[in-house]
Amino acid sequence: MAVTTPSPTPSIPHLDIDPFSIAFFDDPFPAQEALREAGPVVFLDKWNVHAVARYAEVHAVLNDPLTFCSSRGVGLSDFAKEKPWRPPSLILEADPPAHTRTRAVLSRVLSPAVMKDIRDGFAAAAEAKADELVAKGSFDAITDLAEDYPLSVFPDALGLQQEGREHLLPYAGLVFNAFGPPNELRQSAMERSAPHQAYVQAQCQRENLAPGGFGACIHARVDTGEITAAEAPLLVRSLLSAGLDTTVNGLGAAIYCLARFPEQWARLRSDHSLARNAFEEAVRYESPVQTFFRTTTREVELGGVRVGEGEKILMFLGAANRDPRRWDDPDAYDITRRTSGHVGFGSGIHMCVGQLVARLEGEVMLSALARRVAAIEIAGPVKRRYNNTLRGLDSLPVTFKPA
Ligand code: OVV
Repeated sequence: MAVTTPSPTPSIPHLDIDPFSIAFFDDPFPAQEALREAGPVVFLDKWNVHAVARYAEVHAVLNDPLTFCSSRGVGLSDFAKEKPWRPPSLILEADPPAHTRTRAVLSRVLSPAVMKDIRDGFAAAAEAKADELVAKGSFDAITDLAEDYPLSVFPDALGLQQEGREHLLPYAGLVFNAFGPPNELRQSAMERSAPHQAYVQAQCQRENLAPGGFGACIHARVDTGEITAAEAPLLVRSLLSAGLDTTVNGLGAAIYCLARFPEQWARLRSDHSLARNAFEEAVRYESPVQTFFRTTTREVELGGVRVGEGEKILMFLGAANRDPRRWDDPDAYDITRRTSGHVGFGSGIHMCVGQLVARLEGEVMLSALARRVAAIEIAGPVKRRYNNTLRGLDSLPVTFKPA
């Protein structure tokens, strides 16, 4: 008697949701729920990709980097089929064993010991920014706070020259749009990209990076033989790509949450030690980095369904961070929540190498505000900023009531 019982492969639901459309960006939550509820793996006909939106499958994909690789790109474009728009990142778009060495270098450049050295300077800049904004009273929390604070500390910590810093946010916007499909957002960013790319290329060179900064520290690893002279500028490029716009949108998310949920602001006011978790919860709640892709290196079973080799898988980090299978009351912003396990910084070997810098900026800025501001009121129309990967606002008019 035959005993082979091939398990029936449930068919994969096809959805016609476009997660890179303006309608989706304006209100992603109903569509993210539909993506989660349709099944553990879905297929998006608009872009011909598999997708996962439940926490379990997003976490599983992130934690099997040899099956779900990054070296074919972590955007829609498959580097095995299409030429990348820029030389691939040596850390983001790499797999072990190549990834292991470059990751170790950036991990040490952004280590807990380095955070100890920069903390006082980052905190002092946050205090100065908070004083300035309380004096102003009413201002735009995106430009005047979420952008200006990171711009006042991160480029200096990197060791960048003063000149040309206006290219940094446009370059990052381009990088994060480029992970998406060839839609209007990606195409128009590419058309305007040449001056931003030229700026970044030049600032990555050793002679343009001030001694003692993150950039010089990366180049110093050439002298120890850990990386080559050709690799160092590309690793600096990773910090220029991923180190600024992410924290801008993280801080913007935190202020937007604390402005909308005044009872959470009151809790932070009564216990300033909650500042770090208030920032972390904002990263979970808004998920400034919404999506990344992987590519399958073999046929694999995922969530009980078979996915072939060479398939792009879209991971919905923001949907996973609000999956009711994983989180109690996922749509509540709760600064005392146990946030650990959220995938806003990713998970596994590629988990954000700059997370300590992000948390430092978030903690010291929210703590400085908690000590000075009694209430945050939204004082005008909230405008969304559209990007294929980053979720955040273009404008958030607020009034700070002084304590
Ligand atoms: C996480 C991230 C985003 C964008 C760019 C890079 C990394 C990079 O390594 O260039």
